[in-house]
Amino acid sequence: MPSKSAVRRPTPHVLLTGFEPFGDETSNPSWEAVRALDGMRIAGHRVVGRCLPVEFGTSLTRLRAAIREAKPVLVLCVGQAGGRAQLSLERIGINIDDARIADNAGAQPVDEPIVAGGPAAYFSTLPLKAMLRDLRAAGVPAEVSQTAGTYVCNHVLYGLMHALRRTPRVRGGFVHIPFAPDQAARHPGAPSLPVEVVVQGLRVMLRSALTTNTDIRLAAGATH
Ligand code: PCA
Repeated sequence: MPSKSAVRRPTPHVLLTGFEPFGDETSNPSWEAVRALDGMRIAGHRVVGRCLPVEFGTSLTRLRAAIREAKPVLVLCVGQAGGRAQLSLERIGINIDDARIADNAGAQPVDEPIVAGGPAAYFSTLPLKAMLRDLRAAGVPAEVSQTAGTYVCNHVLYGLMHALRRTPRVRGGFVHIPFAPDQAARHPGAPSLPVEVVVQGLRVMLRSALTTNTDIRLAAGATH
């Protein structure tokens, strides 16, 4: 009989990324939540957490380096969308940069393709509907979003899916999170979600994605 060590496989990785603060904010709960899960084990996988700069171009250079280094079976990028009320599972990344505010390096591209000559869009390859069902069952408010905007988060989602286009067994996607309560207190009337709930939601999403091969059928579209 082979010894235990002879059959032991290295633990597969999932790559989870958050972002630095940007705009007028001094924190970004996307990174706080990702940091809390860095090194954890979820559904037999080790979470590798990384923080990306809020910069067109450099964010993707860093993401691709992290993918080469961690060799993940799944990549989930997390960013903040202040004003949204729920975890927003992004369905699609589009091939355009149109920045309403400058990025953290001062760049403000307007109507520039992310990949010249690339496809108009890429869909997330995560099982979004199963993840949505599991989030709601766990008591975490969530929705499927039909646009990740045209700023650095959409840039990262499109660039991620472009980077993974020839390795379809590595699945990838993006989730936007609301303001944390302390941020919402500076934006009167804006909805918020505590970072602990975001952490719980990310755990649920990863477990769901890692244990679902074929997505379920569940209506989660929008009329506008
Ligand atoms: N949110 C921004 C970029 C970084 C982040 O956390 C966005 O939605 O594009």
